[in-house]
Amino acid sequence: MQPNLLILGGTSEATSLAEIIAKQAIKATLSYAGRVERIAPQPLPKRVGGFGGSDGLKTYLKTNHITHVIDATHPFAAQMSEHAFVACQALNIPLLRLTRPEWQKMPTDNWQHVADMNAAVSALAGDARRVMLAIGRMHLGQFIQHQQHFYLLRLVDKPETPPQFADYIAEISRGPFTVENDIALLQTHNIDMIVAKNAGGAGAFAKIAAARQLGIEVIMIDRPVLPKTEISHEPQQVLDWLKHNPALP
Ligand code: 3Y8
Ligand code: NAP
Repeated sequence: MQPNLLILGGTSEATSLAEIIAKQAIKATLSYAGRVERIAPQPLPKRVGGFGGSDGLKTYLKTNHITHVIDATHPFAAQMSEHAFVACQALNIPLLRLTRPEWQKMPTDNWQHVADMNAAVSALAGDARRVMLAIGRMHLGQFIQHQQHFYLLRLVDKPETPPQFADYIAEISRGPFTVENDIALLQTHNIDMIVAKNAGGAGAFAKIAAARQLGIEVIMIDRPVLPKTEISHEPQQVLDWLKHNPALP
């Protein structure tokens, strides 16, 4: 039976994999939640929107005769990864998580590791700082309680309603970002603290490299724990994985 892949996307690795799969003319669909207005152009057919929980995903997998699932979602997309694990286990469909290693603190880095978003909020309880919140849009509301800071917000889309911060600037920009631009951004706004997820990969790393060069403090949010499944860090390795996991008749 010919493979028919579902790739859960939304990351640079998913984009790299899509190019590899398209070149091999393997049947595949690239899936997005539909979180932002514009999705990067892709060489594979796309589907956009939730599946309706793990049951909805199971129905999708069966209806579309999916033979393999590659979970190439962001390391913080924990719910999607959980649903993929549950659905693939129930249907005995091979699942591979394509992810990227965590960023590692260098001796000269000024990082404070925190366990999750709530702990990052608590870390901002002190005196007024100039903070870059480089965590996107979905969790901004949790920081509203700390009005003492100036905030530099980096968002993919222009917010529909103004964020409820007393003193902020919104930078509307989607990655991947460059170190040069992030250094300029941090210096322009005289930023002295960055809140970031330990996303790994290159697409969001620019601010971390910029903070390293400028000696800026980073509140680094550790990744959520994801279900144990086979993992690869290299899009190219997915082809070998497919060979070792042939599509069942
Ligand atoms: C919808 C559409 C590619 C994918 C590119 C990567 C890199 C650029 C860096 C900062 C950090 C952040 C955010 C970020 C990056 C890549 C990747 C990555 C971080 C797009 C995309 C979708 C999303 C969703 C969006 C979240 C938000 C997070 C912004 C596409 C552009 C902060 C994560 O407004 C919203 O609702 C935004 C939601 C989830 C986190 C949040 O809580 O707000 N990503 N980002 C995907 C979907 O609908 O399924 O893929 O084209 C994709 C990318 N964003 O092909 O090159 O691989 O990580 N995305 C973080 O790391 O903290 C920005 O500003 O420094
Ligand atoms: P999440 O919290 O793990 O998932 C919430 C719900 O969104 C899921 O249960 C599912 O809805 C839907 N969903 C998530 N990813 C999907 C996908 N690729 N295709 C179809 N439905 C999807 O996810 P998230 O953190 O909001 O991330 C959403 C998307 O943004 C993902 O594609 C992720 O790769 C991308 N992204 C996220 C981050 C981040 O910081 N979280 C960063 C960069 C990119 P149903 O339950 O209805 O199926």
